[in-house]
This record gives sequence, C-alpha cells and structure tokens, in this order.
Amino acid sequence: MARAFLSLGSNLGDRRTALDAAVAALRATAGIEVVAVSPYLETAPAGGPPNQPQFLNAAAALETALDPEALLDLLQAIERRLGRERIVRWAPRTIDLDLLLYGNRIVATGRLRVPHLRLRERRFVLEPLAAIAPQAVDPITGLTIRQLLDTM
Ligand code: A4P
Ligand code: MG
Repeated sequence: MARAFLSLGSNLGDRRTALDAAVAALRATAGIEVVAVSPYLETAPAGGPPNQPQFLNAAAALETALDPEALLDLLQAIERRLGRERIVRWAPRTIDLDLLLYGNRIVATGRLRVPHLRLRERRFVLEPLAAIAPQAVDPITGLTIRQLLDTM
C-alpha cells in the first residue's frame, strides 16, 4: 500500500456536488481507502481563458494498492463519468482530478508526471494539501508542503 495525494477542482455547474461525487467514487473503489479530505476552498482561476468562474479546490489523501498508472486511469475514468469534456486546455471543467504525490516516487512517463509538474507553483494546490498533509515531502526538492507554501 502507498500513500498518495490528489487535488480536486471544479469551476462549472454544482461544484460542491461534483467534488462530493468524486470523493464518493474514490471511496467506492476497491484498492483505495480515502484517509483524509481537506476543506473545499474557493479559489481564483489561474491561467485559462479570461473571465472563467471561480474554482472550488480540495485535496485528498489515499492509501492505495493501485500503482501510479492505474491510479491515473481511475482518476480519468471518474472525470469521464462525472461528465468532464476536454475541449480547451485549462478551460472551465466540472471536475479535474490530478495525482500530486505518490509516496516518495518520481514518475516521468509520456502520460504521467509525479510529483505533479505544477505542484510547487500553485497556491490552489498547496493550500488544501497543507490542510491535510503539511509534513508530506516533495521528493524533487526535499521540502515539505508547509515549506513550499511558506516560500511562495
Ligand atoms: N498528466 C501528467 N501527469 C499527471 C498527473 N500527475 N495527474 C497528464 C493527472 N494528470 C497528469 O490533464 C492533461 C494530461 O496531463 C492528462 O492527459 C494526463 O495524462 P487534463 O486533466 O486532461 O487537462 P487539464 O487539467 O486541462 O490540464 P492540466 O495540465 O492538468 O492543467 P492543470 O495543471 O491541472 O490546471 N485555477 C484554480 N484556481 N483552480 C484549479 O483547479 N486548474 C487548472 C488546470 C488551471 N487553473 C486553475 C485550476
Ligand atoms: Mg488535470
């Protein structure tokens, strides 16, 4: 079993229901135990088309038997099930699920980078994550989430 951390984001439709549904789908999956979910935070959109709506962001901690690639497959299946349409990069979305950290593993394949490439530069990712795992360590820099947030 490995400890993994996810980010969840929604800025389209009923955002709270979308985050709740994603957490419920994770809880219902064999091989996944959801051990913590952060408060849902209202955040200003970073990047993407102008004038897009505010996001609701959260982070979740999992214990999982799935390897990182299988976990990404699962996140993408949940995104599809919850009706996300990929049209424009960084455009408004009903649900975005990103894998932030997977133990202390570093993964760099064509479709998966762990730690998430933009983990260190995004307050909307670090803030919810710090609420549930301030001592989690980024294996690239060796810094904790709390330290990354404090040095932003
Ligand atoms: N991919 C590679 N590594 C990962 C990973 N660790 N986790 C690949 C998840 N996916 C990963 O992602 C594009 C591709 O990234 C996937 O096919 C996967 O193979 P996507 O979710 O399909 O597309 P996206 O989300 O539009 O692009 P991207 O690059 O994931 O965008 P971000 O970085 O997730 O940013 N502002 C606020 N306030 N709150 C937000 O949540 N989110 C974004 C999206 C922009 N601005 C935001 C927020
Ligand atoms: Mg994404």
